[in-house]
Amino acid sequence: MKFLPIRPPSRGILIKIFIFIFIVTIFLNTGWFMSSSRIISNQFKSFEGISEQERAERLGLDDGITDETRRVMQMLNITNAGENGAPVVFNASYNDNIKKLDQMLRGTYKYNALASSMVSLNRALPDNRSEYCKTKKYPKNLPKASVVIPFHDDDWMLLMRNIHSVLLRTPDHLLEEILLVFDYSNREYYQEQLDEYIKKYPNIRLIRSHRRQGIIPTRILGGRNAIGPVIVYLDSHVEVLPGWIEPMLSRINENPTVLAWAKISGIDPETLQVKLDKKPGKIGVFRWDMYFEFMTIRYFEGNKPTPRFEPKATVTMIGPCFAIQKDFFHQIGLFDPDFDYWGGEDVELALRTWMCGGRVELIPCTVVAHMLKQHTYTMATKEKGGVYYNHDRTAEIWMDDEYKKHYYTATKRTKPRNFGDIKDRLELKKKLGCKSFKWLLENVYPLMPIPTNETNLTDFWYQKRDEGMKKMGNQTDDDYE
Ligand SMILES: [Mn+2]
Repeated sequence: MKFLPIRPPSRGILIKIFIFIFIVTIFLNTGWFMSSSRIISNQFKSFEGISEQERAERLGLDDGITDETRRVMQMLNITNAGENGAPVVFNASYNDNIKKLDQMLRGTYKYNALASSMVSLNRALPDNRSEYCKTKKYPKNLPKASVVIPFHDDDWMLLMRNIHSVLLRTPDHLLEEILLVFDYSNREYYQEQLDEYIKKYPNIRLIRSHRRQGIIPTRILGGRNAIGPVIVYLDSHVEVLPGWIEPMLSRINENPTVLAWAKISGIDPETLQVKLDKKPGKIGVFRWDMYFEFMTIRYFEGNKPTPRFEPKATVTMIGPCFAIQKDFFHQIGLFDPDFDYWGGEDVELALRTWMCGGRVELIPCTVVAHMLKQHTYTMATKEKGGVYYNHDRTAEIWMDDEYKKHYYTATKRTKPRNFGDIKDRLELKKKLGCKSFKWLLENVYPLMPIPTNETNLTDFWYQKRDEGMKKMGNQTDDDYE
């Protein structure tokens, strides 16, 4: 056997050894300096490959169930309530005392808040993603997100389950912060109890509004204060599912003018059951009266189908979860600051995004479960009147005259219309060089039926849609491959 001559290592190898030592040093140091209060921001290196349960332990996330609730659960013989998204059902030993508590909570919250109190804040949800979404590789270095969560009157457990789901299912290197925006509420637990709770987590911030403002002003407040390069808006009553954030961030990384909209699945307000399917979801459009409608991808794409789980162009979206690059969002004017409390903001933002140089896309691999609740909050101020005011503004600002008349036909009202001052928004539209509504219809929403002399434009819209679907042989998204 011949000895190989010993040569000094090449420069390449030296550089590799140096980088290796450097990384090891950094790794040891972050561990070394890790104190309990900094625990979250130092966990990301081990995020992959550990279970959610282990992650919950590392982050010090308790299940949040109170002793009182545990006693009720024992009486009802309920264990692991809602785990894996299963429904919570009260059984026969449901007696008068529990009934009283149940009814009291329903009266306050208008959903089954007793069931909500029983479901662990760290409950597991099934990873029901399609193979395509599960195996798709995303770049490691994606822009960080500020997850903005406006909240008002939801019960403590519902909001906390949302926050825990984000902490459990978002790699730390992608989470700049969770920004809670308090839209004033009298609930006692949202005072000191909340302040105390978030102290443990340096990447949760809280902004408080000292009067009730509604979802739109609250989202604007969050948008102005977010730190991260991408803003992800969540409703307060959602839970995010495994792998939720990478597909949205990756799409925005490819194209910073994309407003990325999640596929929304349901949390049952009666049982807290999370209902999932393996379909890519539906895209969103709007009718002449400005209301949002879902539409099958199949019908929308016609004879130009795109791969099933790839991002899909969509005309509009709804608000439980969407992501947008912060600079682009600020550039196109956040939300309309004169909009009233609630309603029509998502359609307006989507139209503006398309017309002013961006795109709106459904991201089928991002799934968020959302509780569709009864409306219990005040949704409007007396002066403005809520959704109608907001719709009127949208039409006045973004529709050309030849189309505005259809909006007015579709929304005949006895009350005089009031849409406030639109000067600033028209100036913004001009400054940004936004395209016309006609352009939008021709290029983004060619399926919008144009009325001739119809009077009920909502019926007209449905009729044309059904005719169109029929022409396609009534294929649904179930057939869609
Ligand atoms: Mn909602």
